[in-house]
Amino acid sequence: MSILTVETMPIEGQKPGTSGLRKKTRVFVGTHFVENFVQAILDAIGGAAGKTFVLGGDGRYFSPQVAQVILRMCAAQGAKKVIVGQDALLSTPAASHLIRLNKTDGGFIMSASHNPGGLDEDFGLKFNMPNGGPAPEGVTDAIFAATKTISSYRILEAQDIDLDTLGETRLGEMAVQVVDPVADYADLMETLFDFPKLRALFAGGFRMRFDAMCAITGPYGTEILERRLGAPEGTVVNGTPLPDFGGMHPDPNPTWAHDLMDVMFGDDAPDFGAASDGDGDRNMVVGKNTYVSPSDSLAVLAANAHLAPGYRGGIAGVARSMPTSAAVDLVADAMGIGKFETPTGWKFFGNLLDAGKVTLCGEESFGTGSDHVREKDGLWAVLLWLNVLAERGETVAEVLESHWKAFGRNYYSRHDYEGLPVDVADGIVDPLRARLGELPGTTVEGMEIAAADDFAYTDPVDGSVSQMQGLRIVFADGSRFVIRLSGTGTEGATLRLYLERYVAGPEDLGLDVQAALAPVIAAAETLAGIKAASGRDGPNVVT
Ligand code: G16
Repeated sequence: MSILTVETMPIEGQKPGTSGLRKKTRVFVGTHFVENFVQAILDAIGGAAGKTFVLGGDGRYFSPQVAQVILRMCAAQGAKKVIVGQDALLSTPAASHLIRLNKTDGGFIMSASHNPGGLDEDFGLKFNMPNGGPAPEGVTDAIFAATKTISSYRILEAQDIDLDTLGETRLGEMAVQVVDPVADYADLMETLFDFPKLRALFAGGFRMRFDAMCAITGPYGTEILERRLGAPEGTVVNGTPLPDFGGMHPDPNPTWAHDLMDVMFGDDAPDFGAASDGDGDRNMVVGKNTYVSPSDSLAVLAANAHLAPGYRGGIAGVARSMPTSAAVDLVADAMGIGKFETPTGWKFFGNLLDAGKVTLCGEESFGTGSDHVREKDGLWAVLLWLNVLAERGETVAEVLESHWKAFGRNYYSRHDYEGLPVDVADGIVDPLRARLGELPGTTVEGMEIAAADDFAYTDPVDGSVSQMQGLRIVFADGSRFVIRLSGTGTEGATLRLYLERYVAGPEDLGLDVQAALAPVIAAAETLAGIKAASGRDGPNVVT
């Protein structure tokens, strides 16, 4: 087998976004596109020589081919070993766990997360660091810089290697170890949660529906919920990962997981419902006739984590992304633990977790996780909810109600305007940004503006600064809205409007969410003019 040095040229548009490089699959299949980006990663991390990596992904269309390219390039550049999930499958949290468990030098994750898969849909690739977490901005900037100067890449001339069979094989000088994608992750979950208690819960007739949306968590859900916890067969639906996710949009929110919502709000609904996304790091949890907003879910889990064995000693602190509601802050204040507000993107939690400043973190975008890995973790959140329900002996609705009674309720919603022309989206955000300085003290729709800024973050661990992370307008009564552009889309621009209003209670804890937020929605429209500028009647996704 010989090592080829292939001449290439920089390819436009290889700047990693909120979570790695995500593009239309047809862009990824272009000549040298994958190879250039992989070479840029290897260059940015100081080469592959002598290193061990993890490799896997959510199984979407084009993953098998990309896995072989990554293996050949790692082999050509002196890597010692790559640990690959069987059939190149690994959920994102499982990949994070394997990176940490095996003390590797990082890993490649092939996924565009919740975006649909297929030749005409989306593909993605990201690199995670030796701590198991997404590469921080310093590294993604270095990767992007390398994509702009690349002139060649090195790759082994070899046939595809078998990734179906468990065990160790060789590619040139490099070892390739094909592992069960589920086993180590499932073992980790057993150390965190009270599996005997959960087995007893299911044995007692507790009914659950877990919608894997034809994506990666199917095998994980089946192994953990049905095999290890004894939930009846059929608890996991859409449990076989498919390259195009069966045509589904594997994004666990009320819009895209509408089948689950219909069941949970229908007659004879199960006690608990949950869905996960393409790569298994997001989660949505639903009770009988009860939707749990991700921000509330984070707050409830922070307040109750001590009920699960893995967190019995308490939690050190919590972190949330800035657009996430402040519900978890109220829990942190009551518990006397640290709280942190970061920009959107799981990579910003890594330093806080590594430094032991926080144990739990989460985001409004259906992500929750803890220091057990360095990614958000969909099934972990589902299992923690199950553990809380089992310990408290309450329904999801009862848990939420008592939480709001104790802490008050942060009414919260996100309105997404997807697929806007980039100039239209900029035409909404830029003028508002320019006016931020003059807004405090003025009144809009009868509400006085107390503060307005473009969120900037200084990492408390390494001092790195991230600017322009979202426009936030805070009103005198504590309500607020935030506007930012998504960093994960692959077509046009997605504008996200985040809305929040706090009600201390005991009255008005059971309002309709959109009605409760109506004054904030009106103020946002008056200030930002989204409908007028976009020509849309309203958002196309509401969570
Ligand atoms: C990624 C990031 C999350 C972020 C989400 C949405 O999640 O890891 O931290 O909240 O995107 O980001 P944006 O608002 O920029 O689209 P995932 O599940 O897509 O990897």
